Parts: sequence; C-alpha cells; structure tokens
Amino acid sequence: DAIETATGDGRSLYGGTVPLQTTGSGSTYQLKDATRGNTYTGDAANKTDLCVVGICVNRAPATVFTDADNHWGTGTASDRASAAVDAQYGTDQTWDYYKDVHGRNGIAGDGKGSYNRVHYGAAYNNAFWDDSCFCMTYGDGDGATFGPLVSLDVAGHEMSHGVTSKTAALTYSGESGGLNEATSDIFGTLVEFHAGNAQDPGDYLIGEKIVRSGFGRDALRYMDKPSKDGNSADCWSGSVADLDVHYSSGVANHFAFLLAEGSGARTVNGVGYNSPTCDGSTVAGIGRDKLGAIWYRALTVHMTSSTNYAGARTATLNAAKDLYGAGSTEYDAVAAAWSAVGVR
Ligand code: ASN
Ligand code: ZN
Ligand code: CA
Repeated sequence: DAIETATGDGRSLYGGTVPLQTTGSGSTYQLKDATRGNTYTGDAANKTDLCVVGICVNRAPATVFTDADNHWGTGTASDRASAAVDAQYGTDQTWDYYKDVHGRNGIAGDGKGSYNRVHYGAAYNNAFWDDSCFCMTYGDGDGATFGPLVSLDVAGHEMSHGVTSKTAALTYSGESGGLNEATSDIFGTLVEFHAGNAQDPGDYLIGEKIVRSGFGRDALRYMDKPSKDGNSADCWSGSVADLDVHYSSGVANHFAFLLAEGSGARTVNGVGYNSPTCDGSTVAGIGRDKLGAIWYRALTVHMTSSTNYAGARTATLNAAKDLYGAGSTEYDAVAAAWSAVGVR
C-alpha cells in the first residue's frame, strides 16, 4: 500500500484530546508525521543506553508506536501510548512555534524532523535532548516527585536545546550555560503559550504539569521571581557564573518576564505573578511576541558560544535595533529590563 498521511487524534496525559498527523491507512497507523519532517515517537521499552565512561552504546530502542484505528491513547498512564501522544504533540507544537513565529523549518532549520523515545529507563526523573541522535528522550518519572516528563513546556525546553546547539551554541557552563538554559525556558514557555491548549494554558512556570506532591513545589522554576525555587538567582552578580546552569538562568528568565510583562503584580491566563526589580525601578512590558522576536534574533544572529550576561545585553539590544530601530520603545525596554536585573 502507498504511504499516506492521515489525521488521527490522541488522548494525552496533560493536554486533553489533541489532533495528530500520522502515517498509514486501513488498520495500521504509525505515530509519524510527514507534515513535520517525519517526526515520530517510539517506545524505549524502559531500557536505557549502555554508557561506559561517557561513551554510550546499544541505545535503547525507539520502536515506533502503531495503532489500529488512529485514535491513540487513553489519557491515563495505564497504557503506553498516552505519554507518546503528549511527546508527539509537544514536538508538533514546538515545530509549529518555530515555523509559524520565526519561519524556522525544524530544529536545525533544514526541514528534518526529530524523534522521541518515551518510557526511557525505570522511574527516570528527567528528559533530555541529544544532538548526536537528533532525538528527545523522556522518562516516566518516579510517580512521587515527577510524573511522565512529557509536558508542553518540557518538550519545548528540551528541543530548544537543539536550536541553541545549531545557532549560538552557547557553552553549557558558566554564564553562557545559564543563557543556554534560559533560552530553553523562554522558548519552552512561548511554545506553551503558542499552543493555546485549554488543559495546559501558557504560564511563566516551568514543569507545572509534571511535578508531584513529593517535589514540594508547584513548578520546577518561576520566571517572574526565579529565587522562588530556593536556588535560582533573580539578579546578576559576579558569582552567578558559579551556579548550576539551571540556577544562573534565573537572571535571564527574570529579564524575559520583565520584558514581556513588566514589573510588579499581575495575573496572566489566571495565574498570579509578582516580579520585583533588583534596583527598585519600574519596568513596562512589551509583550511575549516581541520578547520572542528579540530573543530569537539575538540567539541566531548576535550571540556566540561564549556570550555572557553583558554580551546578552548587547546582543538583545542589537536585535531590538535590527527589528524596531535604535530609538524605539522596544530598544529602551530591553535596556530597562536588563538594568532591572543588574546587567548594566
Ligand atoms: N532536563 C535537563 C535540561 O534540559 C537535562 C540536562 O541537565 N541537560 O536542562
Ligand atoms: Zn535544559
Ligand atoms: Ca509552564
């Protein structure tokens, strides 16, 4: 039979019933999307890669999911397909965000899709992008601290590591590492907003769908006030470079919130925020779309692998100048938001 693209649907864990473009006809369909570069999702069968001193062999499988009627999953973790629905949907939404908003055709910009492995390992509490396979891997979580790590913001975060790798290639340590992590939090969040899913609406929290009561907080990270996680930096200082990259990212996440929304208290999509500034200034936001445009241009045109916080200020100012002009409100807002997080 000829390979055909079909429109099916899936019951996801976190996003309700979602549309899926699949491949097949009759009574056999694959969870593989020819409209998005043949992006597909496979089952890692709870195996892990066998890694010896950093060299990994015998990769866990990525056996593509199949279905008889093109209605995938049950929306509960009791069947293996439901997490696959979320992963495929997250990849679709990330693809669409970069294409619709930035005109970028896939993670590498070459039209090629990536693939997902779900059910990696046993009670695996993480998800990660891997440049070498051009693929995403998702754990199921241990059920106490994390559930399956397949939410929209996590998918957008992880695949944005692939975009960073293909563009600025920010080195994953020190200040450039914090900027690398913040880039993933910023675009993961913008993916979540762009998807407009009623069950998983956009917010400035990272990982709110995957945390369980044992984690002790309602999200992994908070962009309005990153220090709410107990570890992240709200404000730049000479010591942020010594923090783990998931905490030094706080300065840029805080900048991004201030640039999009502004300082002080507000409610967005029903969630309350209160973003302080480090210098007592008041910052007016210019909106999420302009944040995304400025950060994307900075990442893809002006940043390099060694860009630090001072360099990120310059790169985003140059991006704002390119897009809106040197005397623009947007240019001034970028300057004000960086100053408000201590990057002058
Ligand atoms: N989930 C983590 C992240 O994307 C994996 C890592 O530590 N790189 O940040
Ligand atoms: Zn990351
Ligand atoms: Ca979120």
